[in-house]
Amino acid sequence: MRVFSGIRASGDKTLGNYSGGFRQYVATQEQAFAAGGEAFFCVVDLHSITTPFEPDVLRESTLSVGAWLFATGLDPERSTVFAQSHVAAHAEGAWLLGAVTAFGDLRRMTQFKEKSEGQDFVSAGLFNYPVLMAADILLYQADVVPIGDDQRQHLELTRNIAERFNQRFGELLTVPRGIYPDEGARIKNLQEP
Ligand code: LTN
Repeated sequence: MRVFSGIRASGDKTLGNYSGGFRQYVATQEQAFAAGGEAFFCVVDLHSITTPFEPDVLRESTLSVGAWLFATGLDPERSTVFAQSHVAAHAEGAWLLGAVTAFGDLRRMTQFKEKSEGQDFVSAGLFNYPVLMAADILLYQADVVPIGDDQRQHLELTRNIAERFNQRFGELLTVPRGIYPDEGARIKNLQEP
């Protein structure tokens, strides 16, 4: 059993995050460990550059999210915790998978619509965001992806990309399954519920 999840470097450390995300990471870390599998948790700093950002702030928040992951129970003896930008294969994988991703599918992503609405600059990177996410997951042949409720559409797209790739090139990529938190899924930032 392989577990993979990506955690946004820009995300606030809210109760919603703790309840919905961080706690779920620890639970899946333990499941993977008990099953003799492996768990990977990646601070996705390359995703953070798709919307406006300050380099110094991003550098700092990437490390601070890593610290939060350890503080909330990820164990370096049991899980691999790393920064996405330290592994060049994520960006390379995104380019390759872009060739088996339908433009029409990306255009339907509701997160893209929400995040691009009303902005005067919308990067092509924001549009391609789900392809990078697919690369994150598929590179590790993850079976299981603990993830927020808001990411269902992106995970479905990842599964479609893996299936299209496998049809074209043979059964090479593991088609992953999402694991969604129950009550934490809908606890938002309490400062701004
Ligand atoms: N899009 C996700 C973060 C993310 C992710 C991933 C989650 C990037 N790559 C791979 C799981 C697996 C988000 O906004 N929370």
